[in-house]
Amino acid sequence: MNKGEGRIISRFGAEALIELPSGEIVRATSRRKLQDLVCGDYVRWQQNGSDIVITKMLPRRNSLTRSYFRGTPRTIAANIDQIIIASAVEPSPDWSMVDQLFVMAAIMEIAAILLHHKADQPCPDEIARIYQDYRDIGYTVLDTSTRQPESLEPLRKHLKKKTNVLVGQSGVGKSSLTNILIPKADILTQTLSETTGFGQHTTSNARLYHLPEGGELIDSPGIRDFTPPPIPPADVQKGFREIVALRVHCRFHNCLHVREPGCAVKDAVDKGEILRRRYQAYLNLLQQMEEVDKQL
Ligand SMILES: Nc1nc2c(ncn2[C@@H]2O[C@H](COP(=O)(O)OP(=O)(O)OP(=O)(O)O)[C@@H](O)[C@H]2O)c(=O)[nH]1
Ligand SMILES: [Mg+2]
Ligand SMILES: [Zn+2]
Repeated sequence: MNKGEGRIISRFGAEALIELPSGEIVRATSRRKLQDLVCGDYVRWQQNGSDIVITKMLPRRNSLTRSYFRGTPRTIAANIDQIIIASAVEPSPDWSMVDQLFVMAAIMEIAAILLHHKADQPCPDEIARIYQDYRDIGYTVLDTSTRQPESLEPLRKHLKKKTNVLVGQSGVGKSSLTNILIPKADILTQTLSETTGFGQHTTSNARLYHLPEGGELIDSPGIRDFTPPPIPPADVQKGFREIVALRVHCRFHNCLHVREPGCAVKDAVDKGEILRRRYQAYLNLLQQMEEVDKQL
């Protein structure tokens, strides 16, 4: 960062916390047209009397956006290297969200790992099976628990020297994890209410923290349903590793693995070498993106 620049640490309304090149964190206001500044953005600012005013957003390397079609698009964070998909036995995992976040990472050409968090809790066989399915496909899945400090060591290694964004359903333990990984974070975490699954300390704003090992961790508010931004239909398959591995064997180089003859992907589904659940997730997302494509 150069003098007069900064990075957004947190954003609330017209105000933001920015980190200056010196490491100092200051409050700043932003010009009205800079509505979509998010955690991780680099900005230029000016001193205006005693105020610091953000005047410009510097170009983004990438951004993670959700709820693109339902309502206004919401960007979660910008300029990130890795998506940490947090999930747990409780609240019950939303596998479709997991699949879509893996797709987003592939489209953004960044890494992603899946956390089976709260690993201290008993894991029903059908859930353990699905975590193993992701490992078998080639994804990194880490068992973590805030109650078992040694379980966090592999995660620390994966986070090191990268800008990581922690995303997932509300109540999976993102802020609890952040509290342990960032000794000074000291954030309130929610208490899972037994009846509703929602507590009062649910995170409402994303916030970027520096990891003691180097790199950053962005804790983000829980997401209920994730809908990715428009993706060219032919690119949807990039988000499914098991399809990427077989597509070269399809008869047609532009095969979308739906109804085409000589399709190696469909053959693999029939033989049980590709999971039907994942193939269906691919078809659903493909169909969604084809509809978007027609509207654009
Ligand atoms: N058993 C167990 N409980 C955990 C663990 N980590 C977090 N929890 C509990 O899970 C609940 C939710 O934790 P939070 O950290 O607030 O969850 P969050 O993902 O930040 O939730 P939002 O901010 O709403 O998105 C709290 O009651 C935590 O004590 C863990 O490793 N094991
Ligand atoms: Mg939280
Ligand atoms: Zn095919």
